Amino acid sequence: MNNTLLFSCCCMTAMAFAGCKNAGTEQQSELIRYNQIGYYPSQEKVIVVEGASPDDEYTITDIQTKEEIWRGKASRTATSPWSGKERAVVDFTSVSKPGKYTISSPSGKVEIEIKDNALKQLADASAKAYYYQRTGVAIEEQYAGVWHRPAGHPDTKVYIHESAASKSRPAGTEISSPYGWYDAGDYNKYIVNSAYSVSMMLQVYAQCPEYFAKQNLNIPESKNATPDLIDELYFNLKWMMTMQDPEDGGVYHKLTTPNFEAFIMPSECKQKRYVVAKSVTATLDFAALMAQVARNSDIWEKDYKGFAEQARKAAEKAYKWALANQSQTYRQDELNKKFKPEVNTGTYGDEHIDDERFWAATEMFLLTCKDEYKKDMIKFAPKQFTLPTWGNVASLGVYELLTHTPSEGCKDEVQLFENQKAQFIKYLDSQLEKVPTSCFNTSFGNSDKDFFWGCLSEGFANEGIAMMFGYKCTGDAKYSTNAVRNADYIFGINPLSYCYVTGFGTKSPMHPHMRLSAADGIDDPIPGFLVGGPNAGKNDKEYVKYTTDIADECYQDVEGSYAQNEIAINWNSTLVALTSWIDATFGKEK
Ligand SMILES: [Ca+2]
Ligand SMILES: [Ca+2]
Ligand SMILES: [Ca+2]
Repeated sequence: MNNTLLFSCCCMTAMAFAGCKNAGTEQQSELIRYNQIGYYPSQEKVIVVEGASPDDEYTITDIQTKEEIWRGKASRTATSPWSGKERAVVDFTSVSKPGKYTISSPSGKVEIEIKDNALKQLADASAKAYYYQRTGVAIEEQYAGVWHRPAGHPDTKVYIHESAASKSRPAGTEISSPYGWYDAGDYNKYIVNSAYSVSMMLQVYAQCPEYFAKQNLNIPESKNATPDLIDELYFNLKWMMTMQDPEDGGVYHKLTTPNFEAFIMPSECKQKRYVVAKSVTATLDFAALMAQVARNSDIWEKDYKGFAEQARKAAEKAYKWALANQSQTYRQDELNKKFKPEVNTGTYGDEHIDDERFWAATEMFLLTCKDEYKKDMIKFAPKQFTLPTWGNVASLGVYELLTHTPSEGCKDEVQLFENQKAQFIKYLDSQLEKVPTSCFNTSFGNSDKDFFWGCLSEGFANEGIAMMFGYKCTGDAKYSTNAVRNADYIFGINPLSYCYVTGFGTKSPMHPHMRLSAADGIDDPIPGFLVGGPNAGKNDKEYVKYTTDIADECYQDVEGSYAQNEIAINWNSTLVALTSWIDATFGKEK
C-alpha cells in the first residue's frame, strides 16, 4: 500500500478544518477533547470537555442517518491542579456501532469515529517511520512518496576514535558500519537507544505475531517471506552487529560525527564519522538484545538464515566483555579531556548498570538456561517496578519473565517470577487508583512530575504497554482499558487538543525537531512520528521561549525545541508497541 497520497489528503483536510473561520462552534469545538484517530467498538469511550457546566447535555448523532442515538450528561468533573481549568468527563461507551458521529453540546461539536481497526493505519505508519530513518540507502519514491530522498551516510568508511582504540584497531583505523536508523532528530547512531527500541518492538511482536504477519508497510522487503516489522528491525540489527569489536566482544557506544550536523539533508553531510569508546551499558544492552534475537530464532529463518546463531555468539561474547569491564560507563566530558577530536553529540550517559545487567542476564538465561546467568538475574533483579527507558531497562527483563513460565521445580526461578509479578501488579494497581479523579481519564499525567522530557512515550505510551502486559498476565480488562485510555490521551484527549503523531488527527505537530523533515522542502512533516510532548522541565529553555508554567501545557510545535518537539526511535518504538498491540487485541480484520 502507498499511504503517501492518503496522508497528504488527510493533512490538507485537517488544516482546512482547523483553519475554518466559521467562528463560534468551530472555536468552541477545541474545548471538546476526543480521540482524533478513532474509538474501538468494544472499548471505553470518553470525551473531555473544558469549561462545561455539569448540567450540560450531550447528544450523539449518526452522521449518515442523521439519527440521534445517544443523549446524556457528564459522568464527573475534575479540576486541573495546575491551571485550575474545570473539565467534564463524558462517557459514551454504550455507543458501539461502527460509524461516524457528531457529538454536540453547548460547548460546540466534534466529529468522532468508531471503527473496527481504529488504530491500524496509525500503527502501520508508526512502524513505517523507521523506513524514513534508514541510513545509507536511498529512500525511494515508490515507498516514500513525496518524502523520497537520496542516500546519505553510507558509513562504509568510519574511523576508530582515539577513545575506542585497541591493539588490533588503533585510532584512525577504517571500519565499515553501514545501515541502521538515524537515532532521532539528529543523524547519529547510538547503541543503547537502538537496543531499547528494537527490543521493545520485538517483545510486542512476540505477543501478536499473526498481526504482524499480515502487516504490509510498503518497504523494499514487503515481498519477501518475513513480516515487514521484522525486516525493519533487521535493518538496524545488521548495523548493530558491526558495532561489536570482533576481537574482544566490547561494543562501541555510538557511531557519530564529532558535532551535530546542521539542519541539512543526509546527502549533503560531509563530516567524518567515528565509532567512539566501548561502554559497559552499550555492551550489556547489546548482549540482551542479541540474546533476545537468538531466542526468537524462527523469525529469522526465512530471509536471514544464520542470523540467530550469529546473534547468540555475539551476545555471549559481549556479556563476557561487560563482566570484565564493569566500570567502563560512558563519560563524554572525561573522554573529551583525553581524546581528540572532541565529541559533543548525544551522550546516553548512564552510571547505573544493575538494570542493564539484570536485563542482559535474564535474556541470556532464557536463551541458554545456564546457571551463571540465572545467578546474575536473581542478584540484580529490581526491587520495584519502574517503566522502562533507554537508561533503565530492568523492566524489559521483567516483561520477558512475565511472559514465560518458570522452569518446573526450580524454586528460585518461581520465587523470582512471583516477586516480579507482585511488584508489577502493585505498580499498575496504584496507578489505576488515579483514574477516577484524573482530568483526562488516565492513570498517567496526574502529577507535574509526569510531564518530563519525552513523557508521551516514556510515560503515557510506556504505561499503556505495561497495562497491556498486565492484561496479558491476569486477563483482567481493567488493565487493557487503561492502555486504551493512555492512547486516547496521546491522540487528542489532552489539554492542548493535539494528536501528537505527525500526519494524523485534526491537529498535529507540523514542525518536529527533526533534520530530515526540516530540510526536505516539503511542508507536511514525515508521517508516523510521536513527538516528545509537554515538558515542564523545560530542558532547552536557554534556546526556546516557553510561554507557560502549566505542567501539562508546556508544549509548543516549534522546530527549534528538542525538549518538546523532537522525534526518536525509542519514542516511536513505544508508539508501535502500544498501537499495534491494542489493534491486534481489539481490532477486527475487515
Ligand atoms: Ca517482508
Ligand atoms: Ca541503567
Ligand atoms: Ca519538511
